[in-house]
Amino acid sequence: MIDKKYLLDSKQIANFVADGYLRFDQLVPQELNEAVHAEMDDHRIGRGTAGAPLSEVWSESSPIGTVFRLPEIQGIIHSLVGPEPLYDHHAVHIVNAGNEKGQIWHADAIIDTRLHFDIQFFYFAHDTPREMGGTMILPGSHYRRICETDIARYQNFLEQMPVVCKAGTILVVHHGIWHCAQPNLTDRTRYMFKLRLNPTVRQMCLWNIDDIDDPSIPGILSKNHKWYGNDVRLEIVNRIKFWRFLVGDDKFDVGYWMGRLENLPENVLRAA
Ligand SMILES: O=C(O)CCC(=O)C(=O)O
Ligand SMILES: [Fe+2]
Repeated sequence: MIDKKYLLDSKQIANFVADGYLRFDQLVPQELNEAVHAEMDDHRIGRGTAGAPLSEVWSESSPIGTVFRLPEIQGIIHSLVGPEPLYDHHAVHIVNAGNEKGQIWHADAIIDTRLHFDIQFFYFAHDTPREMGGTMILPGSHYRRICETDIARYQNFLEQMPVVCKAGTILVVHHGIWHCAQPNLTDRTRYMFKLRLNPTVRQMCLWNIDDIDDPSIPGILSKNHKWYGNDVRLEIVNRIKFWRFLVGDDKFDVGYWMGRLENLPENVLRAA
């Protein structure tokens, strides 16, 4: 059983709902970062079987197995996809030294349009300054279920975020997030370790819900990332629907956003 102190809180989950990601800077200790870096250099990280329990994929003695057993990371996993998630796949994403081309904007494998969601960890085991790229992500893009590279014609978005970070930084993203690798203008190989996990339980109140009624939550859910212009209204509705799913409350609203849609003027008046 996981210690409650490692679980995410409701404000963090609300930020995940609004932004489609959570960021944890320098979460993994440096010794482990270096060990994983060496594993990636030597192509030593074994591939798991898709659909296997994550806990069975890497041994406790392997550096990458140790990273995903850290209590802080177990807490993130538990809070978003539950206690025994399945390994979907992983990838050691490489941008070679001196690669001046960025990747096209895309989302990974959007075939599941349910409210149920997978998470993807983006783990940066070494320092990633801007000249090395840092995966670019677009906060708030995860409800736009584009098919892979539908968005490839776009170059830059207002409020896009390059993950420029220190070693040991972890991002956990909703599987719908738009992202792309960036050029690497340094003389060193850039690695980003990605791991996708599937839930095995209904994703409802899996985090620490002590602050579930926190008054800041409606404001977090109403955030404006600007790149979608006036469509922020659509995004607020998307977030309310997702929050309802996550907390199991089909009456939750922010202001009157869902109330408008649930008003049923087709109800015929009965004679008094
Ligand atoms: O290398 C990166 O930063 C991202 C790579 C990626 O998203 C992909 O190849 O699907
Ligand atoms: Fe990708």
